[in-house]
Amino acid sequence: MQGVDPAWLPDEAFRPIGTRRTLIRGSGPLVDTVHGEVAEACGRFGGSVSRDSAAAPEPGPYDLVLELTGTEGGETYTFGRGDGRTTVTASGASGLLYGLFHVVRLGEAAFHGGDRQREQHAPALALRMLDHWDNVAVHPVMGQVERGYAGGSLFWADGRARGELLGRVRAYGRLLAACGINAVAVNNVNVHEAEARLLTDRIGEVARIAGALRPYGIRTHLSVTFAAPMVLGELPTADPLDEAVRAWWAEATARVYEAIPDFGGFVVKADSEGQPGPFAYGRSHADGANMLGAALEPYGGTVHWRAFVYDHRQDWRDRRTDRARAAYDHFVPLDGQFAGNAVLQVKHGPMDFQVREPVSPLIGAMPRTRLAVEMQATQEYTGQQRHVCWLGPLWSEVLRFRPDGVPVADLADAMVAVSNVGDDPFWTGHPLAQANLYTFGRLAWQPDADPGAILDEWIRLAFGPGPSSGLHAVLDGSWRTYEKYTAPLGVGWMVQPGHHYGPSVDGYEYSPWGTYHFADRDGIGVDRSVTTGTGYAGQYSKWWAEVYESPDTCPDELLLFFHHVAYGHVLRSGKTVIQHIYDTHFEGVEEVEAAQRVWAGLADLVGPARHARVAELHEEQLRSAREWRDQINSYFLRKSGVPDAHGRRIY
Ligand code: GCW
Repeated sequence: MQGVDPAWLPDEAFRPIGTRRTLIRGSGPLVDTVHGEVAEACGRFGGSVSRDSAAAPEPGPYDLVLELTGTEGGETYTFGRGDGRTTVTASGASGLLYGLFHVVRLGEAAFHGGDRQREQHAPALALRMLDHWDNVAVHPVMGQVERGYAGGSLFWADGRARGELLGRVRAYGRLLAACGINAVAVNNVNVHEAEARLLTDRIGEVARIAGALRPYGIRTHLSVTFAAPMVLGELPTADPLDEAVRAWWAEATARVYEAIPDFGGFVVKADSEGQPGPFAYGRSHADGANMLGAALEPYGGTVHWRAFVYDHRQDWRDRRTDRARAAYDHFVPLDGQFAGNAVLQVKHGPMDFQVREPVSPLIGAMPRTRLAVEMQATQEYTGQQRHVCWLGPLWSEVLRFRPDGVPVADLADAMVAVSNVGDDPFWTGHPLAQANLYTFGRLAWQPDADPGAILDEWIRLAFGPGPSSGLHAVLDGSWRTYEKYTAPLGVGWMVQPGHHYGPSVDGYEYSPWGTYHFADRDGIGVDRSVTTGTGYAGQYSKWWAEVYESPDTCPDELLLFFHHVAYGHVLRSGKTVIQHIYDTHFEGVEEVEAAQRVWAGLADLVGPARHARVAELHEEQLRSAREWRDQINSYFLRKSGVPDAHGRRIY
């Protein structure tokens, strides 16, 4: 794509394949894709590719054999070396595609060394999905991409699906396949008027997008409004138990599958932040999800039902209501009632993608319900793609967390991330935010992978070997750096209301959103203990409930999420809370300054366009980090009256 950053698939990454002799065996559209990739690389670098769709093995002098042995849709492949030849074998076409990208990732190493036992590679999670919060029409408040920081939508422009520009969508599908993602939802979960029609009279536009993604094994999903039968069908109700409503959904869904035979399913945000849902009819969320499940069932589709349900019109004076409790309280009683093709999509934390939250207690608490864990690649609360904030370690911690012995990754059926991509030439606005997208895909494939190794893999693919240690240094600790200069010790928020960028300690303190820190002259934090607080800590299994219940055992980084403590409370680190706040805020800014210096030293290694974009954004990150430091430190100095032990400048 001209003028578009190649991200982790630069031409150079295909050189090891493109200089060799490849045989491709098998047929079908995805095999055509694989063939096209190899042929293009050979055209560029001088190698050759043969295609043999017959079953008999062909002896020729090949360096690489990519063979499809079956006809299923499986994603597994084996990789091995013997007789001087590298072989990828898959029984499903997607597996062959993933095997090709495996060879690309290995580079020259795929072709060297002696015999290599066949290794089998299979994704840990069957569904690895990106949700786009893209609006078709530009929304007056939220713009085109809600919480989007990478320009306009990749899919929609001028109020409709991109026409001739769908080449970019195909290129996007290619990038996604190369990190293991296999599903995309193409519109915002807040479904406005124009977007509601995608389900019916505008399904042809969705079909065009699906057509551009299909060659890379990606299935398309649609966010739908629960009120669709009223909005689009002119029915008087959207009651999920009403026969006419059920018939309407069945018919609408049938037409969707006529247009898109491999359609993935629906994503639904119901009874959440003003979106319609089953509560209006006295029905449960299982009733709602199952109605859509029934409509999708004949075609093998899935309904992703989001658990982000809470009271967003809370009275800040009311200390009994705790937003963190809401998802668990709403959904746990429904365990066992959801249909087999309904997946409950749960945000990884109980609040809303803050830089630090405990893992949602809903995860693991519904053993008879299929689970999708939702992450946020778009950096709404983590610097809006103006700050470097690589989220690999956060996601990895979530996936390794054991709610009751079993890691989150093993409890989940699917992993979903809110996409951070737009029509920006670097895809993600901040060029280094690509690392989040890549890491998400790779972790969804293999959740116990070392995130640092994934980071290095991305760096090597996207930048080559030159700048690797410098880039690693800039990204690796960036999430913890961001945490240091923003809201402390798990308390969250303290952002500017509405757009959520930059500090405002009391921005949400007296708001109806249920997001409070309760700082006064003596202390700070939310008491979520069972003994004296909201009882939230009791939503965990016994072991974690006990850990979180007491400030003495609660991990420091979550202390203020679970407890209200005095500024002089001594952390497990040995520091007081107030001194921790001061120290981390000074350190956070220093770490940004250090990263900026490292980046300056990479000027000759990363290409001028990327270098300039990141350098420019670093300036903004530094300005913003200083603003955070000074507002947070000044606020707490003024509230507490406790001076900084090191006498540094606080305003
Ligand atoms: O993080 C919050 C965002 C909303 C978003 C909502 C959700 C799409 O501020 O913009 O709406 O979560 O996840 O539904």
